[in-house]
Amino acid sequence: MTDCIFCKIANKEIGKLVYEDDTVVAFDDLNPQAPVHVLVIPKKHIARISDIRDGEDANLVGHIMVVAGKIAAERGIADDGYRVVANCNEGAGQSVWHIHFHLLGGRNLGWPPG
Ligand code: DGP
Repeated sequence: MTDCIFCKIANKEIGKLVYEDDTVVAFDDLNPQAPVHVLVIPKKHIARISDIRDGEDANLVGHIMVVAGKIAAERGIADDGYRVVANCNEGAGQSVWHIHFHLLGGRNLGWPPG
């Protein structure tokens, strides 16, 4: 999508990637909520979590979890603990309409989240 900010980041038109493979990219969040706050996204434009379909999309999301785990290990937060979270729709705090998984760590993370 030409007007999607995360498609532009995935296409390397703007921003800086910290990870890339054939289907997924990751980059540091503009407004970090923890010492490590990385967004892991598919290159494919999917607007919201509820638009994920079984099959190819489901495989993609599984792969995103593997990538998040690798980045957590690289950033040194895997042993202490980290969180991967995705907000779906305005009521849950979604503000960018291209699915993204927040990888958060490097501090104690409270539960339940706000
Ligand atoms: P959410 O509220 O769950 O939709 O999260 C959107 C996140 O995206 C938020 O933490 C800020 C981040 N963000 C928004 N625009 C940009 C951008 O242009 N660059 C980067 N690196 N992060 C962005």
